[in-house]
Amino acid sequence: MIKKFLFIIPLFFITACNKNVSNEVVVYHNDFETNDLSNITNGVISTYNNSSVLGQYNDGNFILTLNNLPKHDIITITFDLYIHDSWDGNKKAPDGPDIWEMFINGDPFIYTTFSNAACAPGNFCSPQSYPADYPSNYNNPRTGAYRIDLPGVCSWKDDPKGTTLYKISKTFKNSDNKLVLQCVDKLVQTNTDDPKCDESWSVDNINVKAVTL
Ligand SMILES: [Ca+2]
Ligand SMILES: [Ca+2]
Repeated sequence: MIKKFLFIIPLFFITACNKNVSNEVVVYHNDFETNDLSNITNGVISTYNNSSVLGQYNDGNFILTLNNLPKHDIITITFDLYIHDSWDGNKKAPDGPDIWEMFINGDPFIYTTFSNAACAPGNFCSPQSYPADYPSNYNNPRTGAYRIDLPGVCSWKDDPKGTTLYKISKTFKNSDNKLVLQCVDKLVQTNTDDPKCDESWSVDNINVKAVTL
């Protein structure tokens, strides 16, 4: 009985302290439904699956720049990443590698490949690097996905599993009053006249949270 009592008291104090010293502020949120592209360079909006999204991109990038952030110690960035149509993962030319990168304040946070290849039993299906970095990782297509039951956009428009959704989330120490998020692809598909129709990506629901400890 005494042991149990001692265990409960410290837990109570730890919880109470955390609540008193931390503060969270959402400094940016965009679901793109109002076509708001302020703070975004290379922004383009389209409709996908009845939602406005940032994209689609192929051999492209966007940059989100946030100035005058409130004082903070930690930043958390989250967003939805849609991988559309026939991405080939780690494959070599002419199909790949199909690389996607995320930089924060110029530093690489993600450098990976995605694959939407179909994996019939007994058949080779092109591996992807995600959730690890390219090149020395071989994971099954769609590893780490949040949803795999979304329609394609162009070359796989009629495929009910033509798009894969990943939930990207990064938390890191940061106290700068400026934040720059850049997402870039280096998609490769040299044997088609319309690479963007072959494979592309888009982003939705970008959320940036500043946390003070
Ligand atoms: Ca949206
Ligand atoms: Ca490709």
